[in-house]
Amino acid sequence: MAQFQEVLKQSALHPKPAGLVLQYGTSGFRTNAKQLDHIMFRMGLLATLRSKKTKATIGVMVTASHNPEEDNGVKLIDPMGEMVTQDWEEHATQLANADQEDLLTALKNIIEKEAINMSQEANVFVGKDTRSSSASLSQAVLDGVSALGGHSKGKRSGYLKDIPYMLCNVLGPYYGLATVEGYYTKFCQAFIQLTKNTSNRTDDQKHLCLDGANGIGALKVREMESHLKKELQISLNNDGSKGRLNHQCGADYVKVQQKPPTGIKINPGERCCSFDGDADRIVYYYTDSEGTFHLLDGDKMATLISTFLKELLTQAGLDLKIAVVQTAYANGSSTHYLENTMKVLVRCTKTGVKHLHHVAQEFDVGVYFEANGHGTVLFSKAAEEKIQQLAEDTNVNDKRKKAALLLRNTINVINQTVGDAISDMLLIEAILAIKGMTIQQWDTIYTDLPNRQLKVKVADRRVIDTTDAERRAVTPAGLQEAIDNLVKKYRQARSFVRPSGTEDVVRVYAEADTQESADALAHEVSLAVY
Ligand code: 16G
Ligand code: ZN
Repeated sequence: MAQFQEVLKQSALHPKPAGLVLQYGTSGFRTNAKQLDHIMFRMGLLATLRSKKTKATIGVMVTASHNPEEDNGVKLIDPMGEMVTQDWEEHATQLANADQEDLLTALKNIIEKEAINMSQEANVFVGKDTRSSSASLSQAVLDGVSALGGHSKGKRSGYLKDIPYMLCNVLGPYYGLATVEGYYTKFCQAFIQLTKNTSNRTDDQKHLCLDGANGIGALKVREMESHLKKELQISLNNDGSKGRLNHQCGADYVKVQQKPPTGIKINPGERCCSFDGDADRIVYYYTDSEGTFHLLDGDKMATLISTFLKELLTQAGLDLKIAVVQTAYANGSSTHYLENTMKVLVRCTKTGVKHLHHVAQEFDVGVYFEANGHGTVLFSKAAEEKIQQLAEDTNVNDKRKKAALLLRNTINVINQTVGDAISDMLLIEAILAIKGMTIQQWDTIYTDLPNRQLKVKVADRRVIDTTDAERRAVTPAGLQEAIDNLVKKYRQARSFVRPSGTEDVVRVYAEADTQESADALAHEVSLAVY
């Protein structure tokens, strides 16, 4: 077929380096940008097939999130903004690793296995972050799409040149608003509605210091600012005009280093937050009058948000089931507070947004956050309908009505398709405004247990297999027993190990009653991993 001839011809321009093997992991393909050209072309092919199969638009994001500037990556996004299924992750790996001369065979295998009708039209939506390699790599994706006769959506001959991948997040439920303008209008209007009668809010609280990690989120916040009508005044640092992406800044740096981004002057008590490079993670922080740094991570956000929602549901008299979904990395204090003080159901699942998203879908209201700041809130259709009905009901008392209206606007400020730092920021800012709460007051809701994360390089990280949402190691034999014995030596201690899904390392996590104990435990457990 002529189509396949074109694939052959084009693929010669995007050759695969001999011997290179890459795996489609938690975050798609991610490695040094120099190794990714053929991968991008092939993901353009695969996205076209996926679009033919689903008869819907598929998103391709060219980004390596919080990784350094020299890396890049790619992941496919299904029509409702979700990650592609396990089967298609396997197709991606096979297609990526096929030798140049076997590419057509690998492609035809997928077509056959998935029974794809090749005459079906295909649409692919390509987005990219601000890395210097992203322009040519996203062009390689587009070459793949056009080689199989797919259409790529966007401007300038179908190329979304300066619209971030973030927009793929609004491909699904907000399809009608899938323009940057639509995105700003929707979220900012909801924010303004939420904060409009907040008598407790001081002018000070309208000010936020933001570290944009020199990434795409910074550019978008600049564009969005006017829509906020001064209801939120953002002083934007690391806006991409000078510094390097994620370099000594960004959510990952702040979380892992437990310190503010380099070069930003923070006044004591000032509320600050950092995005990561592709703006799907956010963490908050401040320094106190003694100069001590305080981090408010994904767990603190999940706690604030779920508490706020639970209170509103109670006030509205709505019997909806709310749960918080966490991973093994969630600080023990957060889980304890949620279960015992807030009496909220908590579920633990494997690392990776798709796992959390999946569990959150089981509830009327599912709040999910990874400790690293990646998360959002999901509302079931039934829950949204009940809230909507109550908000429109003219026969309910003022208190219930007010709560229902707040809930409705809260839904509108949330990007339910996937964690989105901008939407999460607006949600947190709105809650703090409504509650008249300072960042220090939010921080004292519970006190984090001291913790330490380490990474260990081993010959083959796959020898470690885990169970119980990664909290226990099943293999190699004896490892879990060794960890259990070490944990027993410390108070309020917990530790686990798991192979990373994005780097060739084993990750070690430990927490205990003091920082010294957490450090010592993490160190001892990492020795047991060797
Ligand atoms: C990816 C995941 C993130 C997870 C991280 C864990 C998505 C979109 N991103 O960045 O959620 O926390 O991997 O990395 O799923 P690790 O396996 O190397 O610890
Ligand atoms: Zn990210």
